[in-house]
Amino acid sequence: MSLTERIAAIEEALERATAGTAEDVERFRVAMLGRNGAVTELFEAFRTVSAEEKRALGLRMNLLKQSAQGRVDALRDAVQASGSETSGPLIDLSAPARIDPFGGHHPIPIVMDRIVGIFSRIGFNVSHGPEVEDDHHNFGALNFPPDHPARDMQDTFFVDGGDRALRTHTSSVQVRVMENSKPPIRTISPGRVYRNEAISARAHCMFHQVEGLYVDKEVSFADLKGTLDHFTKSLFGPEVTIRMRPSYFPFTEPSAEVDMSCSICGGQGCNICKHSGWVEIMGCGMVDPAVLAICGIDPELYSGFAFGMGVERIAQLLYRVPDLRLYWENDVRFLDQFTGAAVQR
Ligand code: 2NL
Repeated sequence: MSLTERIAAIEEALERATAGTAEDVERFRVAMLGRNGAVTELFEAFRTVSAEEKRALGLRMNLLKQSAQGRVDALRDAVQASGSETSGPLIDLSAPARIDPFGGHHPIPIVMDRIVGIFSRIGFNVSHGPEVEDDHHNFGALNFPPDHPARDMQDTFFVDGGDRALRTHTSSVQVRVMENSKPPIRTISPGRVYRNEAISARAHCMFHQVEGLYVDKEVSFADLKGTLDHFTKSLFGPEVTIRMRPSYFPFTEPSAEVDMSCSICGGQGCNICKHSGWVEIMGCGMVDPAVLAICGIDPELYSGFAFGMGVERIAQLLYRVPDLRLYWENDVRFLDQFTGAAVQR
């Protein structure tokens, strides 16, 4: 075979070369550029040819060597690029997707926001106020006599050497609303409240309240009952009914406790309602005229109703929570059960 024929044969071999694996590439490199490779041997033969032939073929020889090296590099790149998919995969594309766990809302804000939402939709605005209160807003304006037991160290957390206290109810927020605005007033006050109590299955020193207040001309006890009946049916279902029992609060007259027909047993009697068919859900009453007067509202012109409920208690009835301590233990087995429960507004 002449030198020209050998060059043409190698050019054709370079053209046809393929490689599936790194070993194929290496075998091809040795066959071309190795010590006994076709290109190397061609250069051995080239040394012995005449000066004219060297001049004629020198450039083509050099180009051939370059393209042999280029071909080896290109095959190696191709094998490496496909290698991650065909052999020794770094990621398992068939593995199920890893989904981050969904966060959830705590049952107390879920229920608090539902309560607030029901009143918002019938025209109540939402009011907030400080958790550290003075005596006037927490007790005085609400008609608590100076010797009332709630004012005792035993029941209330005092701060600032006794000048202020952690609010014991969110009525203090509504006192501020009455002092700062004119009727008609329709406001709902959700928030944390504090009582100096030993922690048990039924009580905690911190809990949540939603209180409501409606002040206008000719607001009646019938308005109060209709509003609370609408609220209770909205939250627990249209089949529940309410009843009112006479009670006493310093800030309302008359006052009542509100019972709901037991939503667990439908009023038939069960453990939750202690076989009475009724469960207590809140307290309410007509705002005492003395309270209106202290807050700058003329009790001769205006009347009002008010109510207050404990959110932990409402959530306990909605979700059948057996022990109030579960709310603050942050046990994920408890909290996970509320995953996906949307907060409604
Ligand atoms: C309960 C009872 C109640 C009120 C709260 C109120 C607020 C103002 C004036 C008069 Cl500014 N009353 N709020 C009235 C009656 C009952 O709460 O058992 N709460 C958990």
